[in-house]
Amino acid sequence: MDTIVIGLGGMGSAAAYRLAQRGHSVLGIEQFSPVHNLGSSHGGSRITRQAYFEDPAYVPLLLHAHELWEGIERDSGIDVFHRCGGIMIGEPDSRTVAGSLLSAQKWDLPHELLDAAEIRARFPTMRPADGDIGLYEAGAGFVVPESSVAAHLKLAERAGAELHFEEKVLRWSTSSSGVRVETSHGTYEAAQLVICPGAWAPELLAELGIEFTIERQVQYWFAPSDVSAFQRHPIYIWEGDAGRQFYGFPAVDGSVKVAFFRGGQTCTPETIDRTVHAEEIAAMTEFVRARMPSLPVEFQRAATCMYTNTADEHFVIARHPSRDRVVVACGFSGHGFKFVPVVGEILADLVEGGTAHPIALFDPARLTGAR
Ligand code: PYC
Repeated sequence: MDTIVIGLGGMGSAAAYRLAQRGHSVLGIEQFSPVHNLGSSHGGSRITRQAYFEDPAYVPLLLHAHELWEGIERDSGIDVFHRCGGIMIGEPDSRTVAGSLLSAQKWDLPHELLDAAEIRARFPTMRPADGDIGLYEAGAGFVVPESSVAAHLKLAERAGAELHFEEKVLRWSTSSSGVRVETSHGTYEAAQLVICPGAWAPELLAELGIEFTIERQVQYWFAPSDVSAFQRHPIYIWEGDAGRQFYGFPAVDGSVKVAFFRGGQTCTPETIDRTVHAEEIAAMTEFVRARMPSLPVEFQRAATCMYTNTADEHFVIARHPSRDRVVVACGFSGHGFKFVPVVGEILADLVEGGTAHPIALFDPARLTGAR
């Protein structure tokens, strides 16, 4: 076997596909079923955007990811990317607006700036405060995480990857001649290992010495009073008091999803409370009603998922600093899914010796004091 990929969620499924497509023999190992809802790759929608407030260094990766989704959809026959436009709302000097504008200007990305009255006129569902502005990107939208995983798994298998599900990795090790992975079902050897552990990073990548914080997140779905107003609707991230960000999507099958970006309880995959409590639903209903009065008419459902946060909320994508047969991708900090196809490409590049993609920001040394 050339390469074992641990974890077949968003990132691992993409890595398994790219490696197999390039002719590597690949074994992918996933502890749960295909397209499960116990990690960070479910919930029906993930925002994608290019005027990236987190850092302009992400923009070239996003430009490429948007191109790659097209090929994934075409080759798998599965729709993943829905382009509906996107608006980043907040005060002009908020991180959400100022950071997005910085990226848009630096990379010359098409965008419009709207004041509060223009936002209300164009998107009557939203009631921004008078001092808020919005940066609108027509190319933004959302990807469906379950469809992305299904598409990449289908393509990986078609390209010859062997995929094992319901098989838990117990430990991995390296030697001068290769890697060994012990699972609940057996022991496997390969030349190289790619680890995409999601929220299991503290367990599988303790040796990195990075402090990951696993965060419980809740996603809520409401039926609006006028569903047609939410059918042609942009995705949005809306920054309010104390920098708190709230985000949402257009209606899908009559349901509108909203959530807070961060601020969840710290947990582990074992201790996460998967029940969404009545007081959480009441708090979100009240919060949304103040900003989008026609939305929280009927609560429909809620679901939990996990973020794996690094201290600076930037990703970790690199060859393992002390295990040169191992490549890691983790710490996506709640904003990674939109990068899935390009991360798959980067991981395949790293296995092959190096990548031309700009990934200096994701060097683990920044988090361990090794730099
Ligand atoms: O990845 O853009 C994102 C995002 C926004 C809120 C949660 N995730």
